[in-house]
Amino acid sequence: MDERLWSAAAAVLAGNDAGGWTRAAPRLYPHQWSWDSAFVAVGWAHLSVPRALTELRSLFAGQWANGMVPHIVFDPAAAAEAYFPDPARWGTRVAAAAPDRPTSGICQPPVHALALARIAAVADAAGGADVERVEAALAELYPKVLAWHRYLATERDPQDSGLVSIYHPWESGTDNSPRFDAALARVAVGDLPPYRRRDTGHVADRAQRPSDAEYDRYLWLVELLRRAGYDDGRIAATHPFVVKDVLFSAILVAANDALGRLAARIGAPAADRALIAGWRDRGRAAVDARYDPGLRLCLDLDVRAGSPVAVRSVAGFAGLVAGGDRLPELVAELASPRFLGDDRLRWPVPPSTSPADPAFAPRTYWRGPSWPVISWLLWRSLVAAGRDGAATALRAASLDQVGTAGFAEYVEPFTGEPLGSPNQSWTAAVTLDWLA
Ligand code: 2M8
Repeated sequence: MDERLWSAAAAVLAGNDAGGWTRAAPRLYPHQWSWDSAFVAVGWAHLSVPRALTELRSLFAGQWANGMVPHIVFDPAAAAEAYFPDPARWGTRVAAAAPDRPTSGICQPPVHALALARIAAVADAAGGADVERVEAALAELYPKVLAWHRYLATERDPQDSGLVSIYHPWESGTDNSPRFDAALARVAVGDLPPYRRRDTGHVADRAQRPSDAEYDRYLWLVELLRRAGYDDGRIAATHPFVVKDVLFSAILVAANDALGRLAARIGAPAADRALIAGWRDRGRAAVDARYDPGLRLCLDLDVRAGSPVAVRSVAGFAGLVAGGDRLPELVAELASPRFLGDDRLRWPVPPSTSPADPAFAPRTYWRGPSWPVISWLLWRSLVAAGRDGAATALRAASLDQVGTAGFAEYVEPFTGEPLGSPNQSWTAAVTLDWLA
């Protein structure tokens, strides 16, 4: 165990702890982000199981009446200019289902059940009072997570396809990935109220962040969602950006698998368990069906264009995350020169976009840099698939990376230069889990 790295990672979480919830990053992201907080809870579990459970409780306090867990639960005490778009710009008070607290009006991948299962495993291994705390938290959180998954399986999949529709690149969590270039290019920006970006002031070079043209479209999509009253029926019918996101859908499969085990643990009704298993199996088959034998990756579906999105990105490993039948092909592709086998890589960890993709940009956010949190997701999927050799190698390379680059938001894949925000909470959190 690397004690120095452990203490440094713990110090990052402590530094970003806002008291019951954790800032995603000290300055760039001063609020609670949905999928960040799930990863962060996994990290907290190794320091304090009660604190890990509090993280998830805080997030779910922002859950909407329709089950949606918003992608940001805002700190009401933060200055309005701390982050943009702010609560006023989201205007979620127009939505019937919005809670009585400031949140955004979109969601992010549902890592939460995975986090709960991991926290429960950590508590079980330690024994004692933490096990009772987990039982109490499960009684409270299980119905909320079930409502969240139900929202995704119904409102976000009116076609009953097993795949989740996203209405904004921010919902994918991989914002400016080239996966969204074509769908975003078709979005015609209308009478967009003026705005000022706050993100670019927090990075060394604004080229590490999405472009202004992308931001205009991001804000225009927010405007359209707000004008639609955040009503899923209206949005599904009229919104110009609708993508069946394979990685989001695959995370939901893994999360349903975890939720099914938690349901069994607490003795949830058989009907719940059958429902969850049904969502899992339908989602797994749907993700497998997105496998493209030419690219050897799973591809998103651009619903408005009616076509697959032929981009080589980490999202293509959705079938590995979902644990489906394409595992052998995807594990081989992950090791190929298009991903981990590219000998220019400083560490064999997955770049967000393959260097073999024409859109690859090694310093620009989700267009090339490697993200430790994504390495963790693939590592966990390899472990779940029984691919111990590949999992061990990915963990070792990832620990080398964070040991050298620190807890950066993302990393230049060839040089190892830390990019984006320093002291990013989820990077520290996954480091704790790797070390534990
Ligand atoms: C990034 O996204 C936010 C918008 O949600 C931003 O760029 O301002 C993404 O990396 C996202 O996946 C992450 O949850 C968020 C906070 O770390 O930052």
